Amino acid sequence: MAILKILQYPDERLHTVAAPVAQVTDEIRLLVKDMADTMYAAPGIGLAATQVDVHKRVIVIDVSETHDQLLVLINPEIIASNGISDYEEGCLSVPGIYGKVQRAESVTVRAWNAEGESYVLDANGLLAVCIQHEMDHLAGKVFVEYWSQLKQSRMLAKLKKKQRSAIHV
Ligand code: QAP
Ligand code: CO
Repeated sequence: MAILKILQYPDERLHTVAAPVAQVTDEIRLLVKDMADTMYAAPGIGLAATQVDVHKRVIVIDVSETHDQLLVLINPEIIASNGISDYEEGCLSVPGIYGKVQRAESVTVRAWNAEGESYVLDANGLLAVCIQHEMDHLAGKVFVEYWSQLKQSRMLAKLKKKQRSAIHV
């Protein structure tokens, strides 16, 4: 079991665009396992490889209450989306900061699983929001970057204050 270090906003590396995975190798399977361990330990409901400074199109998600429904999305693509939702989101790279983002209410996504097999998933509610949030990470975008400049500068001040006080514990 390996817990990976999660990049903390505003780390510039969170703006890196991830590259497609050519083939699911042992290295990718180990990355998926370490990302799942890291997400469950946090605990969180979703983690993109970008957040652990690996710039490949790999996502792990588990929105179940029992934490036993791991979803692996390699090379995800949204092939359909419908409706509008504005869920309150959070992010392991922006701890303690929560806020709404407007996204599609439901999405159909095509991806590969950890065996490299292609599958199609229809998602709505929290799962649909989480897929869109994690796919944004792969494109180098963090949820707070949808907010107004004013809201972002207040959020940054709060984060800086938190990071300063964390040094003195
Ligand atoms: C993304 O986020 C997400 O601030 C996954 O102190 C979240 O797992 C998509 C977390 C909500 C849609 C809705 C955040 C843990 C976990 C924190 C997470 C914190 C500790 C966030
Ligand atoms: Co996030």
